[in-house]
Amino acid sequence: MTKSVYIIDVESGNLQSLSNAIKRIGDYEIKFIQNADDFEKYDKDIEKLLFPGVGNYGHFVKQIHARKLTEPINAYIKSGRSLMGICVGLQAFFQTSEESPEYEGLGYLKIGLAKFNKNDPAFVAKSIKKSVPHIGWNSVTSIKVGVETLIKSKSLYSINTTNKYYFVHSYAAILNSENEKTIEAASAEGWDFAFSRYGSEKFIAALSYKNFFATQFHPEKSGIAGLKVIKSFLEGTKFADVHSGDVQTTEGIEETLSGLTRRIIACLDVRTNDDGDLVVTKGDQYNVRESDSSDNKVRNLGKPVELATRYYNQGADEVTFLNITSFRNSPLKDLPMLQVLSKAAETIFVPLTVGGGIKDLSDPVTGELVPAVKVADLYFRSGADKVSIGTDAVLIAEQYYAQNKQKTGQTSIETISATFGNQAVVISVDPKRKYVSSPEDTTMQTIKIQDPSRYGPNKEQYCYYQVTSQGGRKVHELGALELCTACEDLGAGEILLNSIDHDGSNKGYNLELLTQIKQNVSIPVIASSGAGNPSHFQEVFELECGIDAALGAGLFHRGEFEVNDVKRFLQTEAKMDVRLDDK
Ligand code: 1PR
Repeated sequence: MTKSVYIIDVESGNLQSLSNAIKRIGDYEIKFIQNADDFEKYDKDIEKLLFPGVGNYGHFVKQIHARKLTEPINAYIKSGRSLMGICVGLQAFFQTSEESPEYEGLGYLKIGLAKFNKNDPAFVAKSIKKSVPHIGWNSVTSIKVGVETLIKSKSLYSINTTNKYYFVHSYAAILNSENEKTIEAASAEGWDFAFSRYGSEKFIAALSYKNFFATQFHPEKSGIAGLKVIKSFLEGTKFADVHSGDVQTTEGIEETLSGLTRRIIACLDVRTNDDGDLVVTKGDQYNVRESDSSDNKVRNLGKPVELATRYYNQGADEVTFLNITSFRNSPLKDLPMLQVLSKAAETIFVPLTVGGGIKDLSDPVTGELVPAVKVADLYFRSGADKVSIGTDAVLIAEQYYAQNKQKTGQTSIETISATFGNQAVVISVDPKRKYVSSPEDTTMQTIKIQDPSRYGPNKEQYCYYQVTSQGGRKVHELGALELCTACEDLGAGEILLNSIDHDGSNKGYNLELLTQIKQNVSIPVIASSGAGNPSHFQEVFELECGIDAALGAGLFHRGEFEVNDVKRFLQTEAKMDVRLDDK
């Protein structure tokens, strides 16, 4: 018999994925609750209520109060029925957050949320920048009273110490002496806690008390291990025995400085081919046309949803779709791309990023201005977790420098991050090496080339990376470093760093470029372009600057390696920590 599951919808983030995850688990019908009236209408029928949220704490809490949901939620919990909070839906139950001190949470635990410390001593000691937000796959441990024995032998709603879960947040209930006292007192009253570590900071990853359960991570984005957590909640199995399928090798495996695993992303460049079909393609140095065919056709490597699902099943930690020609075709007209996304979100339970044409647009029918934040919203509603901005970021950064680094609050980067959180905004950078004889020849920060065999054609010993827009077609007088620092200042949450010189080359990542950028920003940097075999992933993760994630395209499309081949190589050969999903 179909059962109903209720989701509180305060228009915060990607609810589509949560609905899809629930439907994947069983025969459930989803009903959304947007305000007190909806709550009243459904109240007597609700037995399982989910409370998800991403983005800004203040925005979220304000919405709950404005929609008069506080009282019904409190009364619901008091009545003994089950509720599960996710991410900001966990945070809302604490007292306050540094993120928005003016807003009070629901105050179930007298804990204040704080921002992760970019200057974490563990990182400073190694001269590495700690990235904030905390994005990626982390373990859930049991470092505090009471929980240790519990979570080792039994799992809290299927959460256990051997699986990895997907986190994305900048603020957390970080343990300090005051919070620890609160946790100890709560434990004595019957609360259960699970914890994670980000660098040297430990924070609450999940908690439960009677019928109330919440996770800081996103179970709907945590692969099969995450679906099991939702299933346990829906079926009410609070303490299930840990089963052998959950156990993964940890012997001899590194403990990363951050606590996060080595994140592997599969990327699909998507465009309409000459026959008008949306296909996955892949270029060499951004040229996606077949050089060996007389008609010079766009290289067609397969169907986007099919390939993306394959990579998810192969163990990809994230999937990225880049609509590489949407600077030409408005994404508002590009309904197939939205369909690709919503189809992909039905079967893929790891984060999805979409890029291409995210900027202010005019409606193709009415001619009215559609702000970038609306365009992004369309993608989020179709199942995206992050949007990636390329061309518009370059124009924004140029304007930022022209106006002496003044922020307008109106750009796509600022408006999307203010509404959906900075973790939702990725900047895709398309740089190309430019040689110069001396650092004085440019206003951009240059790199001294170490290896003489890599000097420029006129023996230039310096270079910088000049950014391009429109998929490499237009070159700008702006360096990749200058672009990235401007975007970070404007509120971007992550950098996807391509390299036109290395794209499709299979010769490995552009280590010099990656090092320059990573050493100068405090948001996560994803290495992209050039991966040809698993050892290239090892090489990039071994960089001292601490690259956060590595992306591959061609090697997966050509079927030379599966995603899990890369992960198993990293695990067995390099003893690196990777996520291998549950069965
Ligand atoms: O500018 O905001 O409309 O976004 C367009 C997006 O499309 C940008 O993110 C831009 O990087 C991307 N793009 C545009 N043209 C191309 C092209 O290839 N002709 N693809 C393109 C960029 C680079 C990577 C690629 C890696 C790994 N693709 O995504 O997947 O280089 O490849 P490899 O592992 O095979 O070496 P906007």
